Amino acid sequence: MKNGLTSLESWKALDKHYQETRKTSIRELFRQDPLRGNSLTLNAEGIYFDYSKHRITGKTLGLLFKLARERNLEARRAAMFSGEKINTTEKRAVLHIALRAPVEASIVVDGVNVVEQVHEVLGKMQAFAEKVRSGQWTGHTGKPIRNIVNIGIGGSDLGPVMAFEALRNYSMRELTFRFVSNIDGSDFAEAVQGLDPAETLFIVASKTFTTLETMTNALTARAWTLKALGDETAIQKHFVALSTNEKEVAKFGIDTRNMFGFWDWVGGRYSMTSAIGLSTMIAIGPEHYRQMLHGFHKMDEHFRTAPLEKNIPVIMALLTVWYNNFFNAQTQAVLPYENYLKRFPAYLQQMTMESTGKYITLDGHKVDYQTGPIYWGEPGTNGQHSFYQLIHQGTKLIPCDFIGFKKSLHDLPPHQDYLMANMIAQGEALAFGKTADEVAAEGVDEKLVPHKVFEGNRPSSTFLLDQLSPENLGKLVAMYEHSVFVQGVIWGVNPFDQMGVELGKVLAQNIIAELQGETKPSKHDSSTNALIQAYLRK
Ligand code: G6Q
Repeated sequence: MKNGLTSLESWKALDKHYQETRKTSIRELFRQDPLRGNSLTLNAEGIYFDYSKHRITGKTLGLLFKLARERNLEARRAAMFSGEKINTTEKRAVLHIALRAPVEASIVVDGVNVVEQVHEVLGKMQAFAEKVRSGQWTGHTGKPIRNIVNIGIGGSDLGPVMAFEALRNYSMRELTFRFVSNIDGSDFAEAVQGLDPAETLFIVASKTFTTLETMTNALTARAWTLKALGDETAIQKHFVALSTNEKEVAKFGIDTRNMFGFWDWVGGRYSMTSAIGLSTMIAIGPEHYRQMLHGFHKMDEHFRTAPLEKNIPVIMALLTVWYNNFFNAQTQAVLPYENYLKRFPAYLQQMTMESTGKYITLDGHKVDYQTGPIYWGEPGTNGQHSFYQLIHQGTKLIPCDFIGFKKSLHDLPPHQDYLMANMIAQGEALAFGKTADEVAAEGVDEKLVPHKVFEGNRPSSTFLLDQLSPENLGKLVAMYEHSVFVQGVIWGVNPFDQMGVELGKVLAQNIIAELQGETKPSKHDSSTNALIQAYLRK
């Protein structure tokens, strides 16, 4: 059966509505309803969400909610939370929400209450984190651990890196944290630069424990450690594993008592609250880590229980659909006005683009509409002095998410007011712009007027929170996770598999053998053959 999204009543109505309203500017919408800046906002879980500066009316929203209901969003949401195997292509439940469920909760998968398992692992992580933080966990020579190097890639790297950067201010400054992901040896070489192997702990983070990049880096780390410490028994003191694959962990020589497990119902890019968060817990301490989980859980509950009309992730997702499918917007900018969130856009790129970058629907048909937008961004105000020009005066429509906090983590006036003034001003400038009359009234030379006009009508959402804290970080991440889920439901794609990353991996394996002279170059196309030959002529 065909997916049928574009033949839904609500879809057709949205299309018609778009044709009727596409020329109405945000300026005009505010003129018609001067109080929309108050009404098109939500205040939930400590997040003030302003979605008034969008090219929408009450009717647009009504139709979008109708679309969500026609796509059975509420039932799909309930299915995810109850542990149904909604990742149908991989026959798995999708339960990152269980990773932050309180201990008394119960979510049963295949007869097992997974919340109980989650808390068992959390307890084990806590005990380990405390030992490292207190210096009780010593290395092979008896020295306490001072450096933690997380080796992982994709979902086993981006969350830990982002969380460490975001919560650096809460981290134990006596410890050094580094992250290695790329198979490029430069990444490893730089990560261990200046570190004493006797004081270094490697966390090998890999759900499968077979990933080429991670295993290659882990083996290099092993050799680096053994070169300095000599003795194989050192591995047990300097390596721990975060994985679902006990067999491979043991084969590597890691004591499986130092393995922190998780489960197939945790997708890589949704895994930062699983054992994959061990480096985060060591950095910020178990108490802060639990606060972060609590933030995630609060947003999970908001998403699960709030009616669609008052549901932040739902509204975010529907706005994305509105621009992506009706205005043909190609991208979505995420612009945090908080420097600690500098890796947040990169983290979101994987979460969003690996999830909805798909042209095949759950029922196996090719879509006849656009799916996942390109997410990108940089912290403000740096972006303002770089790519914002194109957002303001370029030919592309780029909806923006502004994320800001009322309080800085540093008492350095006037920085915070300047920072937030800039964020608020950008939303205002994008929405309302500056007309030719307004420019001319400033006495600008006639010839320059067109250059100085800002058409405005560029949509943005603003999220304002109290302060960047572990709890608020948790809320923000979960907010995007659930928005992606809703997008997946609307587009009918599976946001929990990533088959599109497989082909390149397989082809690389063939070429590795060719580059290393193990197999004769097989017949590729002329371009690939020539590249291999050129590389081999070193
Ligand atoms: C994420 C993907 C992918 C994965 C990495 C690492 O959703 O599944 O990014 O996290 O390929 O995989 P391992 O953790 O198995 O090494």
